[in-house]
Amino acid sequence: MLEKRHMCIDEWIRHPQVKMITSHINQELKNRRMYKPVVCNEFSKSCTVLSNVDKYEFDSHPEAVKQLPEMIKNKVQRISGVDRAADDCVHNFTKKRNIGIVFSGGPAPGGHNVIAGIFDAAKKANPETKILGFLNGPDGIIENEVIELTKDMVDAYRNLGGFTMIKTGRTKIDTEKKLSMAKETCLELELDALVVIGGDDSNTNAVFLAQEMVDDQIQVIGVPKTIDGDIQISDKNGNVLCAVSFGFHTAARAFAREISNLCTDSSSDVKYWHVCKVMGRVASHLALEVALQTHANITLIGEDLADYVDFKRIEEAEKKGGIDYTAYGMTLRHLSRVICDGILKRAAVGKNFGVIVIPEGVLEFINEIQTFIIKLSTIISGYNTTHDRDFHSAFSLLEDKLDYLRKLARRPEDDSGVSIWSMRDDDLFNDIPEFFQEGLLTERDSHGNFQFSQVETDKIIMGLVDDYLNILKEQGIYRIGIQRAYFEKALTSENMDHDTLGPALFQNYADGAYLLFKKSIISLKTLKMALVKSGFLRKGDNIPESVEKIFQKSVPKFKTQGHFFGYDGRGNDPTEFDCNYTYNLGLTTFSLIANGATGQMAAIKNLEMDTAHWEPLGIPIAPLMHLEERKGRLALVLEKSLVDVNSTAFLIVKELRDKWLAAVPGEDNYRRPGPIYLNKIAKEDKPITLILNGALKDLSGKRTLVD
Ligand code: FBP
Repeated sequence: MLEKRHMCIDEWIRHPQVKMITSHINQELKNRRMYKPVVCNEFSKSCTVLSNVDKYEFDSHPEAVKQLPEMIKNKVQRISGVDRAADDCVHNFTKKRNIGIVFSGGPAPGGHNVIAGIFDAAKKANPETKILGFLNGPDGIIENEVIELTKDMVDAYRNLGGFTMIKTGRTKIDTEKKLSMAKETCLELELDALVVIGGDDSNTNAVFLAQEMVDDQIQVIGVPKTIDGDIQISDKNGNVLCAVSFGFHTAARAFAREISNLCTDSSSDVKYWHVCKVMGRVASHLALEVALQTHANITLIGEDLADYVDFKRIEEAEKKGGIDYTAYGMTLRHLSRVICDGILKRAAVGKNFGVIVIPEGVLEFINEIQTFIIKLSTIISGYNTTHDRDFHSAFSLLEDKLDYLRKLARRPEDDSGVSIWSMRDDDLFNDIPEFFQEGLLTERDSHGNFQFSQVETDKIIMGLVDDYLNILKEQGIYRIGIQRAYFEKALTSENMDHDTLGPALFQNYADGAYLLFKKSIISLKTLKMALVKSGFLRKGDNIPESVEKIFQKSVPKFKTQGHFFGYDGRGNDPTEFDCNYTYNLGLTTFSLIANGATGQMAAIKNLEMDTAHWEPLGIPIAPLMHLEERKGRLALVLEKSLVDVNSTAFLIVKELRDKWLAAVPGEDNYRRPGPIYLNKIAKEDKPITLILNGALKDLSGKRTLVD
């Protein structure tokens, strides 16, 4: 206890107890730093060796064969621990090295443990080995901004979130100049190996650097990082080699914890729909995991919307002997109708509140928006090339950009007879709100990705929902159901017979547990008319107080609170799963380096199983590349993995949708994922999507759930 005596503020500040409780080194930090990740069996031996695994095959893209001639020859490599190896193997394994490490792209929890794994393994093999950290992402390589990492630095960040130790950046090494500057730095630093910890684009960088530096004997290894969870690698026969990128579990758990709290708030206060946008630039993996973790009432999955087919419209077109191509894929308007449907159903049982999860990248899956994105990218890239000027600096204001588009729309078609931006495009574009126009015209990131985090996806969708709900309210369709017992009690208290009045007021009085006013009763005026018509009131009488109160209760106010979950989860301290996973990725990376691999990605197979079954691997990056539109051009990049709408995890979520919507009387089905623990009272979980997809390979039940 602090002594109770008069002290001046300086004395307070110097007091040991005050110092202790105001220090940034709290018990949580100490516990985290002390945690020792569980290590794969293969790393318990004194040395590791690599062997090619020929059974894993890939269909390489011809462009990858052309552009990455050496790297394309790589095979999947298994890492095995050995206590004895040939002398030259031991010599290579233990030789002194210089290893450079760079973080690339957005932060993801666990990155520091990748460094710790590399550091520990490298120093154990040879204490003379130097581990260098490039500062601020790939710019650090280009500009030779580097520091040597010491044990104290590494220890300070063990099991901690963020990329704080050496920071990160999004620069793409995509020009001859940048590539040669990066190579120059690696040669100057006499690097034996460079480790790129990043997402799809950064691993693309890694394999191009590996190809570029192969003759200089500088190895490059990639590490699968991104909270988006879209690096998932299988061979062509469906063998899963990397089920999930690191950081995904932590981010999903952090979002889920917060969203679960909002579920509690919403079902307590019963007045808000909490609208939660969750990160994931394109794929909806995070939203799917959040759905499984929280059982939020409505969760949109982008890939599911793209898969949507409106059979009614197809049928109607067929009757007229035509094909309605717009029936494939969902429109923004239709999506807003789907959401409204859920809101309506819950309101009908008295629940005018709930939680909706919207993936950040959902608009990418809406045809009309995707067409805009592609057209605008092509126009911008065309402008940059023709004028040798950057479109965004040339037209800094939205009005200038719109002006340029307007002029383009008025221009005659080109030789091909096609105009990329027509008057119709222009009209449609002018119809959307300004903030959305601005969003669609934001600058692409350095990799050419559309920056969905800059677009208020949720605002766009919920704006349409709000408009439609207003229409439905005026039509008497959007109503709050009144509990039958409440109605009966209120009328009895005023000595009125509820069975006489009920049928005149409600459309479902015969059998509804929650009573819905007739569609024609939408105001006090129409209420009075119904009462007069049923003979319950005379024209000059006032509506009884209790009836008016019940009517007012049935008129919904649609109130939302918006939340964005993204950057917070990226900065969260890693879960036990991510701590273990990333440390083992670090150990795997060193094994690949020490055994001469290059152009490979470190990975751990069997993540869904207990760590005793984890298998460290090297996966060739080159055969995973495909061509993708970037800044209006096709570029060779590592293929992103989207949510598979035939996967077990997705099918289970789809099946449980109605249950979680909970549009029935009674409590909701919210799940409480709780806080993230590390080595504490509660045993931490793994991603639920990982367990479902890994353990229940398919619904025919070829594999059963593992512990
Ligand atoms: P990475 O792919 O680099 O891991 O980043 C993914 C992400 O977290 C997305 O979910 C999000 O759209 C984006 O970063 C935001 O990027 P920025 O940090 O540039 O705002």
